[in-house]
Amino acid sequence: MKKIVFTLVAALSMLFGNPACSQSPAQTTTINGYQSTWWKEAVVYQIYPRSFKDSNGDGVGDLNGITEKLDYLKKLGVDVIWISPHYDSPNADNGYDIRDYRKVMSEFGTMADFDRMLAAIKARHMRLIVDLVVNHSSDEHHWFAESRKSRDNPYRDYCFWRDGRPNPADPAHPLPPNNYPSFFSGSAWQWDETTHQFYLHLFAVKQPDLNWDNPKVRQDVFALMKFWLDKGVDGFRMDVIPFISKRPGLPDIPADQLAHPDHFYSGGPHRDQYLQEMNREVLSHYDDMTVGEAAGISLDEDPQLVRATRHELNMIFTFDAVELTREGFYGLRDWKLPELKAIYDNHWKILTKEDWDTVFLSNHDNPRIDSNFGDTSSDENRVRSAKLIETMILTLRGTPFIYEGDELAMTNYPFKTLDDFNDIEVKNAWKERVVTGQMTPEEFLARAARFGRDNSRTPMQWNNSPNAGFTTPEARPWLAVNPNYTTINAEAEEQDQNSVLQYVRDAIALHHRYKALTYGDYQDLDPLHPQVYDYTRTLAEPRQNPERLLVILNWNAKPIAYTLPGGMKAGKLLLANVSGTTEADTGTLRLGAWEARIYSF
Ligand code: ISL
Ligand code: CA
Repeated sequence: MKKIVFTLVAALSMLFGNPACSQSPAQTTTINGYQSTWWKEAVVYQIYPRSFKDSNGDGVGDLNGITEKLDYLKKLGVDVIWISPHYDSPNADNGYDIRDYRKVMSEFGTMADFDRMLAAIKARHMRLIVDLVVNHSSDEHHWFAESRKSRDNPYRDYCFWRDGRPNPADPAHPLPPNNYPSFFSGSAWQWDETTHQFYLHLFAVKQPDLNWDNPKVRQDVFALMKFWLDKGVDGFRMDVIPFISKRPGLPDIPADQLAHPDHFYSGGPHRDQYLQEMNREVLSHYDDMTVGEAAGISLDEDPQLVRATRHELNMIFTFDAVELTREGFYGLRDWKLPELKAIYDNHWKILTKEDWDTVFLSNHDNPRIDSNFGDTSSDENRVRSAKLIETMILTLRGTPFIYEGDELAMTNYPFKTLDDFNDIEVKNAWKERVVTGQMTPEEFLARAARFGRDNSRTPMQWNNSPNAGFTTPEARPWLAVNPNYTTINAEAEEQDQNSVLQYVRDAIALHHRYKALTYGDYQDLDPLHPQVYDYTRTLAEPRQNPERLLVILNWNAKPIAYTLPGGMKAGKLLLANVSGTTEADTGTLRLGAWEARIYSF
């Protein structure tokens, strides 16, 4: 019976030219030279659980809150949900410091709540990936607690312990073993009185790095991965995964690389070997997806991380695009549109049919997408530019990632004082820069308000009731709600036919309707044009019904009459972010402020 059904499906798919008839790996087909898989076709939505929805009025988002909102996500059209860490944690870095990898953070609920959430996600035919944070743990994890006890503790080698260097000026206080800086200010080494040695923490003092050169560490990590996969999660987003292999002997970082240590930290000699081992022992046994946060990695140098034949990761996040707007410490960079195009053109050039990419311009570590890349100078421009950016994210080659609130065009928070912030990155940087007199408080606050990570962590704006429907009106949210919730919120956008929310739904539906947006070829039509980004996504197969899509983005508030290169004509209009647009079948387009259109030609 099974065989007959399968043959029937195969025959039908030949007839109707839909080769992607199945999602399981055993029955994959090839489209335009790409092996088709569910995670290539998926739209991913990132949830920061602390800020998504509070179900019990304690001011902290939780798993039951996520479960309450699954119909909202289903209606949006997303396929995969990625949740930032949900594990037991003392929250020095909001869960990126894990105390127990097999326990749910008490503020977020219980394991029963997790199981209910996962079942509800699956019941809606969506999938869940969880955050795997295993470059480091919390200092309250029992591995580190043991490791710190004595130099001969069996867990000593789970972390990096080193003697200090002699300090002639103050012999009682040795200097750190090397010059590694921490991403959260100061040295990456912390002196520990118990055993009179330093331990390594590339992030906060409470985030000791795990020693992946110790096979026991790798086995323990693989076991906890299996624990979650066996529960039914569909894969992992892997936090700073290239940092797991350290340079032998932990040598100093060359002086000229100190300003960007991530590049140095990501280049350890065993990185690929450990990932391949992880793949062999764990990932290859499941139908899962993996996306590595590839801090310090550029595709030019390291395309092998995502090369299917190497069996490491499915996809990585590289930071070339999302960091285009900044330089130095939270500093604004005067970026130009051709630079952004060049990044995506370059990805297209480098990656082969064996590789896969991600497309994203936001997450929980970056400013709000529209405040960072769009135009929030007026409400009209905010709405248009947000729609334009989402159009781009959903039509470039790679799996698109949408961060919670992007679909509403939520914006940066009007931070005024240090007390408005919660993030350890900001708090530590203040000590390092302002307390020492390097930077004025005003300068610091202006920079942190523009780029601080808390911008994206303010609560989701569900409606216009006090606290935006994130929590009860009486509760005190863990981070203040953006005051613009009275107009920017999901309920209001649900009522408004021209809202960003409705548009993103349409754009996601279009992404699913046209396989060319997943597997099609990409061509940038006008790489050097300073204002318009236009490109095609084309799929020659199935031959009787080829898909040829044209995306045109006026990345500016200035209207423009734009003539398509090479005598090309825009064909049939499929989607436009300005209502009333009818222009079609023409070679010259009159594009309004931040206008985005998708044609089939
Ligand atoms: O190296 C960087 C950029 O190239 C850093 O921005 C780095 O990628 C980033 O700080 C790492 O972020 C991740 O790990 C941190 C955590 O605070 C972040 O929230 C997480 O996304 C430590 O776990
Ligand atoms: Ca709660």
